[in-house]
Amino acid sequence: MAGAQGAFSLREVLAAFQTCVTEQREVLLGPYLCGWRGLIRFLHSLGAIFSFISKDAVAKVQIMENYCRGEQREKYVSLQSMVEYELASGLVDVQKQSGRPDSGCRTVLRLHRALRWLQLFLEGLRTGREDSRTSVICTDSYNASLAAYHPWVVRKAATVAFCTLPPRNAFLEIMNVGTPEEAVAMLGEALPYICDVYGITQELFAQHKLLDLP
Ligand code: 1PX
Repeated sequence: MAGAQGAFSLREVLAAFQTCVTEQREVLLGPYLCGWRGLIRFLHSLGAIFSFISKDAVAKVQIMENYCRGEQREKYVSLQSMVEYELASGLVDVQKQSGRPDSGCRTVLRLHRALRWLQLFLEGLRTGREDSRTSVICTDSYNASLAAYHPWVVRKAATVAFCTLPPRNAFLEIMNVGTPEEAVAMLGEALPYICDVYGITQELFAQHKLLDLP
């Protein structure tokens, strides 16, 4: 019942990323954003030191939810329809600051880069030894992905926050999936779906030269 009452459950996030990809290999924004909402809920439970991260993630998810509920909502059903619509309508800024609202493409790109961090982090947790440190897994995953896009001050604050993460087994337990062994098994099931979503998005954005949007 963890998902129903607002508590975090990795199962809920798994299901969301699992249902993202259609038979036509499109990524549906509804379940994609649901997955992020679940992750953010979990982040809240890790304490106030992570709030600068969750605030930014919430703001980005909110931007996307507004597009998904807005007048052009049928254009924001999938990442593919969003890219097509925003590019065709000249809504994507390829140079910094035009005063226009943040496009869906640049906003999803930020979440997409964070999804790479998540992929590395979960894989590190899954394959780590019982006594490995979550903070080290998290820092290594961050340095290999998102850190390249963040200024020094954000990297510093993130690294300080990571140091407060509980040890690996305690972390696996607060995921609310059962024992650490059960959590590891769940990670093994979840990761291919997250990798799939990441891979399709990466290819889509590369194809349209959207990987460096300011
Ligand atoms: C089962 C384990 C689940 C763990 C769940 C954790 C969810 C984490 C969600 C993180 C989402 C981060 C989105 C960051 C987007 C971003 O890169 N934004 C920057 C650029 O945005 P801009 O609009 O200015 O171009 C922005 O500058 C970001 C600021 C906040 C700091 C972001 C640090 C990201 C660290 C990610 C690691 C989260 C650690 C969670 C510990 C478990």
